[in-house]
Amino acid sequence: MTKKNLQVCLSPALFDLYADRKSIVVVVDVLRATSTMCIAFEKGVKKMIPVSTVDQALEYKATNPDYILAAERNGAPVNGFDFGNSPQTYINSDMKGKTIVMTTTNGTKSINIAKKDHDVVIGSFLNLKALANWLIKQERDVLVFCAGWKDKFNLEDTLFAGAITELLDKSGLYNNSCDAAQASKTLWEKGRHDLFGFLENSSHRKRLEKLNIDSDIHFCLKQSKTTKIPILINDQLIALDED
Ligand code: 3SL
Repeated sequence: MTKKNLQVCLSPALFDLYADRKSIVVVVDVLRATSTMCIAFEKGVKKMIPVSTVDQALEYKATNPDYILAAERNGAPVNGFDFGNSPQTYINSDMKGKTIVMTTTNGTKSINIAKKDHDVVIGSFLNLKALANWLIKQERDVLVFCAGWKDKFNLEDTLFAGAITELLDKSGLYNNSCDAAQASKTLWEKGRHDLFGFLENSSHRKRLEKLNIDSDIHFCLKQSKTTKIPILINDQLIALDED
């Protein structure tokens, strides 16, 4: 079989350089948006609607009063919203069958960039293995899209890109001629045994620690805790289950 392309885009600012209108795009924002999405579906959420702005989220609520609103800006929950972006709040709430409209600083913005021309799925360490298995079965080109922080590179999304590159490489299905994928894998090999320690001086670990939410960091670095794969269909995320 002809090999498939595997690419990694390390920042939203670079997305146009990688967009090919045929790859499945894996949007990743390890801390914390895409981890939160994976765990929300694990807890029984039915749909998530990722929007770019707070106003768009409020518009959804105006016409759908039973929707739950989740919003984060610069790490903090937005006033007046039901939830922020902490995965652990979803663990402790009854979300079965609910629809959540979510807006975050980088994660939902990246989803909305990618969706214009690509099929989009959501990746995080929490669904790493299930996602890799599912991608291999699709036999399509893959673009791992790191949400970063306000268009800047970040370490945690790059570590995830390296982890999934390693799993996809092992399948033998992909050619790995993308320098960003190779660099991500090298970082992953260096940091994999102590991800939290590896992120010690990273900007977002510091940002979240200042907000006293470092327990979320530990949570988001756990691997393969769910088989849910959020996939975007008609602007809404639903979850596939990869057994
Ligand atoms: O930028 C985002 O999408 C968020 O995940 C950032 S935070 O972890 O909620 O601060």
